Amino acid sequence: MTTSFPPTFIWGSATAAAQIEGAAFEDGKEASIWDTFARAPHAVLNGDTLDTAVDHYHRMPADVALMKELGLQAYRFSTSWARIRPADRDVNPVGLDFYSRLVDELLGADILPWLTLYHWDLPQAVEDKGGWTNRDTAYRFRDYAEIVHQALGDRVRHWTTFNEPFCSSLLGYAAGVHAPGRQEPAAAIAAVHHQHLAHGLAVQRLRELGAENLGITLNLTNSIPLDASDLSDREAARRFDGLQNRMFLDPIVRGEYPADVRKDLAEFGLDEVSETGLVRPDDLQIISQPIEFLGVNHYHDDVVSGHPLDGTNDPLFVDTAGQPLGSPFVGSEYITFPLRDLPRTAMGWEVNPKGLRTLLVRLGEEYPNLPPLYVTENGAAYDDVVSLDGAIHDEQRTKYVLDHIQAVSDAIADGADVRGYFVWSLMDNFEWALGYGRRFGIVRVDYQTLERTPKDSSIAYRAVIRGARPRS
Ligand code: IFM
Repeated sequence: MTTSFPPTFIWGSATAAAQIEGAAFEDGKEASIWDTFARAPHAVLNGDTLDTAVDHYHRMPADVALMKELGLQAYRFSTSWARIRPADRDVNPVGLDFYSRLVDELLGADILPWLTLYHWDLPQAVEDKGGWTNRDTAYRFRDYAEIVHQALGDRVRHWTTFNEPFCSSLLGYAAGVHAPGRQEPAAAIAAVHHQHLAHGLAVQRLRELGAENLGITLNLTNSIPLDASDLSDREAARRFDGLQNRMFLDPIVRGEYPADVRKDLAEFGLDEVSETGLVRPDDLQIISQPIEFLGVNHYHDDVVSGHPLDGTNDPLFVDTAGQPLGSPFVGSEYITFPLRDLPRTAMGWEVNPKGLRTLLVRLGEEYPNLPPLYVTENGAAYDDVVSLDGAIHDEQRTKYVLDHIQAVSDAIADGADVRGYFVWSLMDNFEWALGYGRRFGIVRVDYQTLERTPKDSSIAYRAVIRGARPRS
């Protein structure tokens, strides 16, 4: 590799509370929407639940020791709203204490805590009051952000409001493939707007409380028309780009919803600003509060077509019994994703590191007011094999990670302001609707014994971190 990174570049790894903690009903924690969803028939592969996950809640000090061994400079984790304020009532001091101990353990290991407030696990009690379709949830989120800051703000410097709001709105409320499993397009658009509002309200409040490094993480992609000379492929790519990228970027960075998306979604009220409608007069100003960084999660590009694949128009998502689910692409059901002739991961996602370089450079060009970027997730699922010597020689994942790090370096050389990279994920974990059926970790977890074994990719990643100049 011929990479070059600024001296302050941050190297880390990421996880999320629901995917690793377990202890789903312990020490005062109550159900999140994912605890409920995992119990719904055919929602999650093999009926897997988050009850134990990889037991990080009980193994946290050893997991932090492992991070230190791997040379991580930063650890991106999320706090669980349902652990901190179960049922949206009183604060649960035991839940808060877990994160306080985690932060202390990280700082003791010289690892920067990067905290995300929302990685999809809404308290079920809040969903029961309408969840993200209810405007009030944005204000409840602001209160929760304040509670977390009061407990950890003396030690945590990097605060991310949301992780991939695309997923927690459109996948959860329109496709129904994620919790809360609703298939209601209007609810999904309301969820988009209310999550944006929650982001803005939390940024305002955290700033008042003294937080200085605030951001949000979006899952962004390059939307490439299959045939650029074909009108329906171009139109499908425009709509997909609008719904996946611009509907999230533009309100936050530019303070407006994109005109074409507003037009496409006019029936859901995104085009009107009124005292009683979805978008209220001050909302966009609140949503576009200045932030210090934008987290970019990127795994693959998307080639998009407006034509059915092979003469069929199969649903994008089915449940584990094969029954069709809704489409996340509200008002755009005809979008399809043809396959290019590229290698694929166990998720079926194409491997094309150049896409990451293109995306990072393009973002800076298309959004002149963009804050500095951090790649807050990038990584790959493969079907790992444990060798006779007990090691996991995960060559494909190693190559994926190294090639994408090269792409980040190339993007920086092209002018992109990228300040850090977090591999997804520290260890194998609960991959949402796919349960424990996909492994993204650079550390293997044996789901019988819960034993952790660093894979070859983690050793290669440690070498990259050591080879880069130490942060100042
Ligand atoms: O596991 C997820 C993570 O929670 C959010 N970003 C994508 C990852 C892989 O699917």
